[in-house]
Amino acid sequence: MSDVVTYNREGAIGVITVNYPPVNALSHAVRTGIQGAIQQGRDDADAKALLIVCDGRTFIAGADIREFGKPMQEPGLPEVVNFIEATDKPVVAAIHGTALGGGLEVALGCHYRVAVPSAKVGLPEVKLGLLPGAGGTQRLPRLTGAQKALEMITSGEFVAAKDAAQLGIVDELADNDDVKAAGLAFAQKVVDEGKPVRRVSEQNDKLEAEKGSDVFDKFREGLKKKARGLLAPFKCTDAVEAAFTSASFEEGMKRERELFGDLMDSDQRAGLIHAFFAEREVSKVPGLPKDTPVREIKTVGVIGAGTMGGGIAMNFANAGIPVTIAEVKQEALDKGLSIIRKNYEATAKKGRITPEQVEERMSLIDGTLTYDDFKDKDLVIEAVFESMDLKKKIFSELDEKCKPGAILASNTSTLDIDEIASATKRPEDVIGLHFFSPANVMKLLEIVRGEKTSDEVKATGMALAKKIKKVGVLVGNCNGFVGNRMLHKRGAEAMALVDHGASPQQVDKVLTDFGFPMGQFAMGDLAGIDIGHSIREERRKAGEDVPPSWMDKLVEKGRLGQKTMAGTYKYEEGNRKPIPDPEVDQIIADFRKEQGIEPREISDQEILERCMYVMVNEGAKILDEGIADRSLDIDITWIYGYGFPAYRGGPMFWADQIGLDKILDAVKKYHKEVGGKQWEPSPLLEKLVAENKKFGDL
Ligand code: 3H9
Repeated sequence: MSDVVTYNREGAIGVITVNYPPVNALSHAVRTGIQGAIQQGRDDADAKALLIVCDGRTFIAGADIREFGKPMQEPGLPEVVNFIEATDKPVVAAIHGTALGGGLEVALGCHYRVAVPSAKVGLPEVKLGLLPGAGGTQRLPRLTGAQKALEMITSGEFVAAKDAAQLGIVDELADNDDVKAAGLAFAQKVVDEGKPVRRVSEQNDKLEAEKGSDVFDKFREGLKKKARGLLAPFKCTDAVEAAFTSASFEEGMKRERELFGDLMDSDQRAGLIHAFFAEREVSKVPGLPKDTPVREIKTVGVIGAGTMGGGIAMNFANAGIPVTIAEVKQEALDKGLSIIRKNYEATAKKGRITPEQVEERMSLIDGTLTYDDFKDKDLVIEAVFESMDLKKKIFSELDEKCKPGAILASNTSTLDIDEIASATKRPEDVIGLHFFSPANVMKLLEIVRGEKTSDEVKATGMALAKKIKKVGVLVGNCNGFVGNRMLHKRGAEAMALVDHGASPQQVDKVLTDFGFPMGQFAMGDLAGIDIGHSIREERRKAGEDVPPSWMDKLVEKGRLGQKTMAGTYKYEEGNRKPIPDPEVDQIIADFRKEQGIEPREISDQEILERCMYVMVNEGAKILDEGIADRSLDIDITWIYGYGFPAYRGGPMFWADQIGLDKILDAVKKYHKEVGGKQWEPSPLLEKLVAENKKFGDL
């Protein structure tokens, strides 16, 4: 008898129970256990029907991803599912929690499915760069038809039990969440009514009806834009199509297997699975014990009703936490609150929330012109513009007005958290909470620990991120922290490439071809290029050697980005599409002449190397200095804060794939050719190459 799968008979029903926490993933032990238990049920003359049900929080949530990349141990999942389906007694799956991937495939191998109302089903393999490889692409369309199967399999989205019942994926919806009782009752009904063994693989009517349809070509056309750069959605489509074009179920299964193998061997699968585990790992901070106490955040204050402050406030209202926004002038406060309302109304128009939810959330947000109203807040987040003097003034006032134990946070994207904390008598309660714009949308929350920030405050920051549905990454204090520090290096390199002959659109195209949703310059226009300009000016004033740039000329001409309808690109009213502008070409040409630069042809490869390797080199320095604890913290920061393509696993994982020796050689080459501190090889990078190791080995 297996430890993780048990067989018991209850009356006429042979009950197979899977118990493999946390999510009953189909490890080798579970696969073997299910097969053994089915065999026992087949042999048990008193069992008239069999029931598969799971203990714990969920039905089987898929194959055991941790086994991927290791040698496969028999039996494979497709064989187990076929073994279940071939059983000559009716087999019922009782679903609660989430029946996902291989879990849903097991359920589809059963002859009947019953689900509790709160259950969800889905085939999310595509999100891991895979396709359902245990018959999902062949069985699901036999129940739902092509279109719905394609939508579910290529998006990986979950379907609620009620909808699954309507689609024919689930045969019966229970009326309460007692899954075992629902399963037993349904299985008994199967026995009492003499329901037959009903195999999905033998149901061909939906396939026949849609043979020769153009649904697949149309679907692929749509995917070209939606799934740009991704392999898996296209292979998923091929696999579903095979259900309709193959001469038999077995032939379709063979095709599914081949396509699954292609994806299993791909770098995209490796990148996405790294991202999946990294996202879960970031919440486990080294040196911060799991049982660190956290403070309860029941009410929040936000300073600044601008784009950032408003977006931040929305996160709390969305999570049901009341929030008060402070502004200096009533007019600015009213404007900020009305923008928040407009944002909610736009979301409601798209059908993502109800009009009642708009009112509910707005009722959780109020405004004030004085910090006196912050005296009872558990957390106050300052989101004013980047001026150290102003921030220190605000923090010193907060220190006076806020209750003991309140957390004082800054949304600064670059400034020194310790210096901000020095304006208070409670530096242990001060932390950076760096949201990314638009703050109500972007999933990353960079949580910046100051030198004196207490563990309790750090742990509260991490817990808070989860509560407001962000991915929190705890990082150290330095200029730009993890994300912007690397971004600034890429930005400087991109500008220098244009100085010497590339066009902004060539640089941007290399980055979007790599998989970023936007290039460096289009992103700059979105954020406003006056920000970079004032940072450069500040640094020049401070005596740093910051070379002149053609971008300074753009700002001097009032081209600040999208907000002035012109920046590095120009824009048309009501459209955010960047349009190359001959006026900018002229500004760049004049700048080169002024600087005595003879422009040269710059290859896409050089652009890619200089934009990406400079980030990897900086990332290595960030690791070396302990600003990021692990390379996966950097990966997640870039995936969730800057749209780094998840299928490449993040910059450090990508670097490991490219080969650190190759990157170090290029870093040394550019150090010689281009010069600058940014190209000084990171000692950590050199050490790893010398030891033939990767970032992932640290
Ligand atoms: C597949 O099925 C391929 C087949 O078609 C073909 C095969 C031939 N394996 O997310 P959580 C861990 S591909 C191993 O924090 P939640 C997770 O790492 C698979 N481990 O909880 C975490 O561990 P830890 C298709 C897994 O409640 C813990 O469980 N299935 C797996 O927020 C809790 O996870 C999927 O893609 C797994 N499959 O969400 C489903 N899943 O505690 C992927 C989770 O050590 N999983 N873990 O950090 C999910 O979407 C979510 O985990 C789920 C629960 C919704 C289930």
